[in-house]
Amino acid sequence: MPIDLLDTILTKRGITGPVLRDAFLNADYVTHTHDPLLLKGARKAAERIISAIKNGETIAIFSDYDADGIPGAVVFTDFLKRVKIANPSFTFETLCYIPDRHEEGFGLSIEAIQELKNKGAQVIITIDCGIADVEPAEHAKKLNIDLIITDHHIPGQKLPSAYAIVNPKQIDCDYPEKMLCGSGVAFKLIQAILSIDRFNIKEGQEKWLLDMVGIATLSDMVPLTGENRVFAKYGLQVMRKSPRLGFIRLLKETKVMQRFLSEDDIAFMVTPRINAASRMGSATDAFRLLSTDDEVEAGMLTVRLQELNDERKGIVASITKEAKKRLKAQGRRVTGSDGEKSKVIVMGDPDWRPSLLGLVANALVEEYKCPVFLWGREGGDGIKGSCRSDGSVSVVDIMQSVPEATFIASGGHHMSGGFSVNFDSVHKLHETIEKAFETAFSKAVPLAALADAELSLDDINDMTWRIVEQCGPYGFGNPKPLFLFKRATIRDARQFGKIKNHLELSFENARGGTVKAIAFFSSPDDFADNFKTIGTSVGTGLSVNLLAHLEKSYFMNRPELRLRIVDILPVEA
Ligand SMILES: [Mn+2]
Repeated sequence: MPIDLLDTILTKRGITGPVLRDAFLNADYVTHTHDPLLLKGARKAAERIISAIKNGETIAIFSDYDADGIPGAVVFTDFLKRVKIANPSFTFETLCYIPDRHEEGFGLSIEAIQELKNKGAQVIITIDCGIADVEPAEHAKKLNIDLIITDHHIPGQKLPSAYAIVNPKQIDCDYPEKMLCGSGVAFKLIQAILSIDRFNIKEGQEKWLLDMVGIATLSDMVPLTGENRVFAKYGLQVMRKSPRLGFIRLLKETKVMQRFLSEDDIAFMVTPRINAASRMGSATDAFRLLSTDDEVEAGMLTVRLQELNDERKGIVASITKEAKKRLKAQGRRVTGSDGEKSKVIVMGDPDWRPSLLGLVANALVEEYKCPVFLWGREGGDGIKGSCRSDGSVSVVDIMQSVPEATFIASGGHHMSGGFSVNFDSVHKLHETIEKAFETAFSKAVPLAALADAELSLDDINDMTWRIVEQCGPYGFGNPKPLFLFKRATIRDARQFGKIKNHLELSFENARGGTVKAIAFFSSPDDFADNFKTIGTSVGTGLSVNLLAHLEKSYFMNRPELRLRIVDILPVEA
């Protein structure tokens, strides 16, 4: 092991010097979160909400329908519920409104404001949306509703004339953390309220809301650095103990062990099901699942979200099938069948839902072993797309190698990203990205060079795991450490899973122990050429260079350290 593995990982991430190191390693709720009143508009918004609470007004929460907005709505309605429990004489009412993704689209609308007015709303608080809604804000004003916008999207030229706007991305907002997600901003407003009036709520009680802020932070692709790191870390801690009936039920149903819950469980099990609600059915189902106090409702909604998620999987499968059909018609061959490396896949259809394309791209990358760019369109939104890399080139590098003004917006990291384009430039997109791919490919750094450290198989132990754990949670802005194991000798290889579509390799370390390495949806064919040949004659003692992440599996309640294969490379002569 490198003399100081922790130091190596931190340095690789640019975390140097005692202050940065301390903030990263000991990310702490008290020390490493900022004063909420530094957020522009927070004091004004907090004071208005406090008076609404005390005067018995009707407060409406209007949130976005995704896995940032929904937990944010839960955070705020939960908070108001707690205020009421702690102050039984208070008479304020709470409403919650989450628009329909397909019927109403993103953000506030005049109709929604009208409906909330009809139900008696005097204050509307938006979560994860609203910063672009100039006209609806005008309408709220006309109706004498005090609109408080909390958002994290980049403000446009013209701001809505709301009662208050809380958004760290406002140019004249001095708040130090600009990259909060929508739920994060909503939580900061709650902190602001509590810093002025605690409403008999015990010091620190609000930390119980961080399970929802954590889900949103992990789901919304915000960098897990700075204050977001605190929210993700504490969020996971609260999630592991969360008493929410629906959340507990959902975890049970998806076979995730709550007390060992990881950021991967959120990414693969929780976020897709929350998002399935608005994509395939109603966002309110997810909101109710996360906020219900009723055991029966928790059970019913879990089943509902499972069904919607299955439906979503069905649509992903049919788009994948359609894409493969088109690729076949273009004469594109699956890599591995002839050893020929494909270049880049660019494809789209106005009928494809952008929100599902990341999953389709994943499936295509698996099969074609090349970067994949897919676009689609949804509702009134423009053209949006997702991209995934096979690891050969960073999709961010590809997107940065296109002529300026190709994308309206683009972002992501090495392996995955997203973009939006004008309808006019979508026709040339294929050609443009192909050229960009050539440029990026010629400059691409081999994956092995990106490894955080070189380890030996003897280093797979609890000490190394503790270091890896210490640097988590991982995600956007803080990728999992990638380790290179040189000249690792394969003792055994097998396919596992119901339809034997996963690969498990066993390696032997110097002490005669076994180290397992797995890759889901893979076979020996998927990796470098010389490895492919062992496909049938496994256990031949082939020596390879292995690139992998270290992870802890709790399968069957047995904690086990194992490697997650990223790539298998030939040993250089
Ligand atoms: Mn958001």
